[in-house]
Amino acid sequence: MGSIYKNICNSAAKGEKLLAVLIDPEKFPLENTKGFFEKVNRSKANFILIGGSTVDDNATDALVKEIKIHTSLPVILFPGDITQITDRADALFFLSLISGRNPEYLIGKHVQSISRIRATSLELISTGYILVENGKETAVQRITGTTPMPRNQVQNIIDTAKAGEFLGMKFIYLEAGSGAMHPVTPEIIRGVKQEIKIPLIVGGGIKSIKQLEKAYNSGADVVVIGTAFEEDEGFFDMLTK
Ligand code: 1GP
Repeated sequence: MGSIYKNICNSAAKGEKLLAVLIDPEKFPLENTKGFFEKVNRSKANFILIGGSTVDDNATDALVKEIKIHTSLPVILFPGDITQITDRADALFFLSLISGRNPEYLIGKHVQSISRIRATSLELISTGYILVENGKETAVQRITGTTPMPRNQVQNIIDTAKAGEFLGMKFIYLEAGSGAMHPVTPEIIRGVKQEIKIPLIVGGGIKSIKQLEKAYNSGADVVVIGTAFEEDEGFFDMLTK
């Protein structure tokens, strides 16, 4: 069992809430890394996620290399594509888009990625990725050609998460999509959390302390925030240790 997976499970078992900062290599200027990470390192952030839907080849590798100079926090790949796999990171969320019915994102890309993954020592963490409708179209929806699950179909979302757990996935990630209009609702988070025994990650559209607390109080073990930090690094000051 890998150490990042174990640490997240241990925190979740103790009810300790974790915060992940998501950085999209496409939107993040490399020269900002030092200043950005001075704030990250002072904040409650527990780990860094790196990923995006449309990232150029090698941009992820260059960014992780730079990030590793400025922080000791674990770096986990959250790849939108195979080209975003780099051995410089510590772990990789091996995502299967279980809310969708596009075989490429359920298993196809995974098969294609193996020769690349084999050449790394990344810790792989199998993650059931569930896209929930948020009020507007998101990049994940566009690129994967899948339909997000309607917010009012709570039982269907819960059943999807449970199916992911039964398939042996280590985490469930409830995703509203980057820059979502509405984050995943407390009702959905609560319902999924009550049903599964594995850690629950929630992200998409969380931009305030109130929304963050709401996600934690509803049962999220890990909350992922990207856009709010991208738009205003001052948000880190409200999240100091
Ligand atoms: C997207 O869940 C993440 O994959 C984070 O979303 O950018 O809206 O914080 P935001």
